[in-house]
Amino acid sequence: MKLLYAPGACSLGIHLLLEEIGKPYDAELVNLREGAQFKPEFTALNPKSKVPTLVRDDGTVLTEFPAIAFWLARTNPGAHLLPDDADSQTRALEAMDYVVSTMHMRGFTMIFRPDMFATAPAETEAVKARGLAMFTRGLEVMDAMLGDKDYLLGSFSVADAALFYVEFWGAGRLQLDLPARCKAHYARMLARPAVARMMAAEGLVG
Ligand SMILES: N[C@@H](CCC(=O)N[C@@H](CS)C(=O)NCC(=O)O)C(=O)O
Repeated sequence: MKLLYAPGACSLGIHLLLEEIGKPYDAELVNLREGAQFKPEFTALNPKSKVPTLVRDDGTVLTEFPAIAFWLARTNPGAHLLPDDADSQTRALEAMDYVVSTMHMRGFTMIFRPDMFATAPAETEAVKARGLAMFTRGLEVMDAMLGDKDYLLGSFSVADAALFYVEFWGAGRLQLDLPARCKAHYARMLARPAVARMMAAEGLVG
């Protein structure tokens, strides 16, 4: 199995899940800044030009964070990355979809790629402000979902890997003061040995 990732990108959530699983895997750095995701070698694997991209042992490829996380959890039951009951599994998918499609693809992207949304340069600052509002609102929503629990579903699951990457962006790139329960969750995640291994491998500081 091989993970195609970029340091500090959303793929870090999948990277930490592979560390949690603890089986051997390869990790290949994709230099997004240099446009490696648009090169034929990459698009032959993933025509969407995105990380995370997971190449499985049979050569087939999985894309999209929630799908990769769900497959890793289902095929590695011993790692306990997803509770067994349908309700909890649905809640995990619900949380991952919100993190990826709203907080990341909408909020965060509007902040860092306003050109993808603004139709004129004069709109740029308004797009960034709207993105920041969406991202911070997302943190509040996740803070409420955490409630008094240590992890989103009670015990650690794939949903926490998704929340972790937006907490990492919020605390790091955006220099936000995370809401209290997210802040505690972020610290709890950083203390997990698998997360520490992923951070070291990607050269990141929490
Ligand atoms: N919906 C995708 C989003 C993946 C995504 O946007 N990845 C970013 C890095 S965080 C990327 O590869 N960007 C490269 C580009 O857009 O050129 C998922 O869930 O995996």
